[in-house]
Amino acid sequence: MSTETKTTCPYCGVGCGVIAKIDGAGMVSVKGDPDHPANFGRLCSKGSALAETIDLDGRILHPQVDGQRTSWDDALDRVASRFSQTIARHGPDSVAFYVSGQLLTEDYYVANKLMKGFIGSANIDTNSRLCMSSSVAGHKHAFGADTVPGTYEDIELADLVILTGSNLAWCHPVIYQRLAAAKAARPGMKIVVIDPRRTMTADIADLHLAIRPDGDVALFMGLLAHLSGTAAIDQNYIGKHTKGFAEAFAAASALSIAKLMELTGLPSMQLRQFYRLFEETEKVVTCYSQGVNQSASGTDKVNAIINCHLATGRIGRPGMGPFSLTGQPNAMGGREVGGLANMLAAHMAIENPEDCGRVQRFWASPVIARKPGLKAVDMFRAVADGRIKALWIMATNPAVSMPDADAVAAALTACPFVVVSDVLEKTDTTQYAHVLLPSLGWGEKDGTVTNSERRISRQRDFLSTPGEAKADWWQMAEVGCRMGFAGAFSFSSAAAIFAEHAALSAFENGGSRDFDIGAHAQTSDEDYDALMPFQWPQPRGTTAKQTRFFCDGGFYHADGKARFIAIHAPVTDRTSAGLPFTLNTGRIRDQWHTMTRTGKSARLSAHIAEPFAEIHPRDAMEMGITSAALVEIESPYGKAVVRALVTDRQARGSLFVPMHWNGQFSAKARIDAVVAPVTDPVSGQPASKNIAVAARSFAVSHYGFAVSAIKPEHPDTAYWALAKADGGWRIELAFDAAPQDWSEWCRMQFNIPAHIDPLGYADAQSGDLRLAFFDGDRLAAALFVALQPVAVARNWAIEQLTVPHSEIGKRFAVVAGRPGAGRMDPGATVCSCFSVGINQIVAAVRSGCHSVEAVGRDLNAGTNCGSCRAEIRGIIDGCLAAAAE
Ligand SMILES: Nc1nc2c(c(=O)[nH]1)N[C@H]1C(S)=C(S)[C@@H](COP(=O)(O)OP(=O)(O)OC[C@H]3O[C@@H](n4cnc5c(=O)[nH]c(N)nc54)[C@H](O)[C@@H]3O)O[C@H]1N2
Ligand SMILES: Nc1nc2c(c(=O)[nH]1)N[C@H]1C(S)=C(S)[C@@H](COP(=O)(O)OP(=O)(O)OC[C@H]3O[C@@H](n4cnc5c(=O)[nH]c(N)nc54)[C@H](O)[C@@H]3O)O[C@H]1N2
Ligand code: SF4
Ligand SMILES: [Mo]
Repeated sequence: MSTETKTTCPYCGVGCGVIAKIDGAGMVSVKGDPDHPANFGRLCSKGSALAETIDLDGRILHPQVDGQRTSWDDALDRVASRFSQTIARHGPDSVAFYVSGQLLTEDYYVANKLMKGFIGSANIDTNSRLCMSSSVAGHKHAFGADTVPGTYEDIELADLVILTGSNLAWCHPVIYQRLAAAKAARPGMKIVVIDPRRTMTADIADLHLAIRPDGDVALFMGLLAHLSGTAAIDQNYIGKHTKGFAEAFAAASALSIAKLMELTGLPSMQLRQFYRLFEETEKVVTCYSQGVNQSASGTDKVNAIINCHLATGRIGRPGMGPFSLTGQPNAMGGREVGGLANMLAAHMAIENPEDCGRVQRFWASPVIARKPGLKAVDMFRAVADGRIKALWIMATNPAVSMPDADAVAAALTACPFVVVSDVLEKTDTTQYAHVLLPSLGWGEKDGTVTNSERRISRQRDFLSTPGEAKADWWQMAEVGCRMGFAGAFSFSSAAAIFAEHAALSAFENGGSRDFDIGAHAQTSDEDYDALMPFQWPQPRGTTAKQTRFFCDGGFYHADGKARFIAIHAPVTDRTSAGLPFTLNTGRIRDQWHTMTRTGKSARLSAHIAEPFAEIHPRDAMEMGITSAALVEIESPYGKAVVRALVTDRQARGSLFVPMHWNGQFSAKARIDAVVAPVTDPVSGQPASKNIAVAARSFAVSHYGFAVSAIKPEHPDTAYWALAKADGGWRIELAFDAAPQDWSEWCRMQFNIPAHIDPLGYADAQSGDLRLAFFDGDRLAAALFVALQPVAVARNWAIEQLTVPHSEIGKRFAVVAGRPGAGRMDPGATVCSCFSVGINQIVAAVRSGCHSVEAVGRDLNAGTNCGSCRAEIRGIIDGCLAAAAE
């Protein structure tokens, strides 16, 4: 007997439908839902690996107070009484919630209702502040509401797709696959990628604009100025549906071509080519993500883009429009419930007294927040200086993901009362919790999420509840009841919360607000179980259909018109003495944020197993950094140490470091410790992509690589990075001085019992040293040390953890650190679905497979989720180019 459940992927904002299957033996497998309109059956590498990340390893299963297990009653009473006392003594603004775009809409709705309608403060903010708030601010400026006008289909229907500040191939892989398929079917379609780095996404671009960091405002101002002299301008649309064109045009045309070249760092030929392409193509979609939002000029970037779409009337029609790609699975749902400190519920405005009154009446609440609360960066400043005295963090890991992360950690240490709801017991943030609450995770919890194209889908539970874990909404609602608001928080189910949320969206709406899902206001538990994915709006009395906004105007400013925004190019001159580099941070293909879930999968960890900094070869040479050496990055806020990845994909003067590694996976790679807490003046979103830093070679005496059957906790050495591997862990190491006794060092780190003697080898001349510890015929741990970065074949060494070593010869092969005759090291994993390494792909290319399809036929690589196809193409191109030289 097996069961199948239709649910939604918990990772990115694409919001792919997933079918989870539990077979007769209780094994879980996942596949893409062919009927889901976001993915039509596709999944990326992270989605495909979901079944590998649902084990209970490291989960928190019972509530804890001060590190001791306690009952739910005790934990919840403490939270409620401490929040009530703090409010009574210091007022409602002395408490705060910091929540997440990974909460389900129902969780988020209850948290927002409790803080804004019953505590009476707007001190609820979310990690969406770090993610989508510049888009929200830009949308509200231009449209009068936070509306994403288009649908995914538009990206397929367009003749020109502009991807700016988006590494779509790695971060929204299923939209990337849909785009790549559309381009393959219609080769005339053009793709422009605007990104300072040459990313995997740039590989399918007809034009890659390697823009200067934060040159986007100038680039799109220049585009508006260019368009206004052309037939692309839609005077009719501008006249009927917008205001402020003349002012925006005047501001845009103030930039000379010389200034544009300086601000964007692009040659005039490329600027002209891009401007002409936009001018001549009616069906154009501009997709943007964190290279736009996470900037001190993020809101202006969004408006500079929207200005160009309004000026050409290219919005809300098939194949046309600005398109904000949302990051988290429920970034949109969070905005719908008003989870940001400057919003109210159901897309109503906190500054608007009528909206405040309306929400208060609907909730029948004693108070309502009437002014915006503190935005994330300011919220943690208020925690640090004691204005906020009680904080509840839910489904986010701010000690890793907030800028100036060491200061955030210090604020949490100083805060008198910290509550954390998480699925894991040990994270960089849970260590500061006075009360730690176990939450249900993906597959266990039940609710809805909204994806980038406004499509609401169900996440359904199909796993049993681990330990005493509880839904996040239940935790919030229980505390609400215990604070004396039982009437408003006695929800019987997620469905009841969803119905209330839908009813509020329709309450006194009558078309005045974009977000209206009144058709679902009567949803019963049974309806909710059967709910099919649908796009909003869906007002009462209507059925689900494909929806777009603003084709015929209908904006949400009082006069129904959109606003052009007159923008002034930011001053990019940054004279930061001694900080010559620009630090850019972001994502890699197979890790999700702070790695609490994807870090559990050996397959996903094999793609890139270590934190790194991309450095241009010339910069590396000037710093004396060779490939695979270590680099230290420093700002006035903090330091990080990561591996150097020398590549000409990176521009000179810039470094790119992934945001993922944290204190559980590496010694000193929390890159947000280095990131300055600089924010966009309107949205409050941190500028995580353009940080002034210094960089230098990190001196070490020895490099090491180890494999271990058990997980070493925080190895005792200057640098380490752990990654999950089949059968154990792989560990990259560096030492600032050799330990007194290498063998003893291994025993301590890898917990080797005294009765096991190492098999060893040391070469005094080269400085190479190898040690292997066998427990019976199993390898318990092996260490490889060298004076240079260790060259041992990683995947082969990892394999030794799972193969039996009864023959003594095999044991010596481990010490020798190389595969035996006839065995090839597969090399770093490229295709995580079929665990195919780079060396295998290179061998296939050499034997005549010269296309991605041919490699796929030979090795299966790239034939399942397709996330690695861009990399395979890069390897083929690289091999063929090398062969031609
Ligand atoms: N694999 C994976 N996928 C994810 C996530 C993940 O953790 N892992 N997280 C999800 C979330 S929450 C989010 S928000 C999205 C983010 O998705 P993306 O925004 O696509 O990802 P990032 O890597 O943060 O940044 C995108 C690109 O912006 C570029 N950039 C930097 N500065 C500038 C600039 O000034 N101008 C321009 N035009 N570009 C610039 C960077 O070089 C980078 O390649 O991804 C989602 N998907
Ligand atoms: N330098 C730099 N910093 C960045 C970014 C960047 O590009 N550069 N990007 C920013 C962006 S866009 C984002 S979205 C943030 C993301 O940053 P975070 O939100 O901090 O990252 P996550 O690792 O997703 O944290 C989610 C936490 O919730 C837990 N969790 C998982 N499921 C559940 C659940 O169902 N309930 C509860 N209660 N907990 C759960 C996880 O174990 C984890 O601890 O990072 C931001 N920070
Ligand atoms: S693209 Fe990948 S991570 Fe994003 S929702 Fe789909 S399967 Fe999940
Ligand atoms: Mo995000």
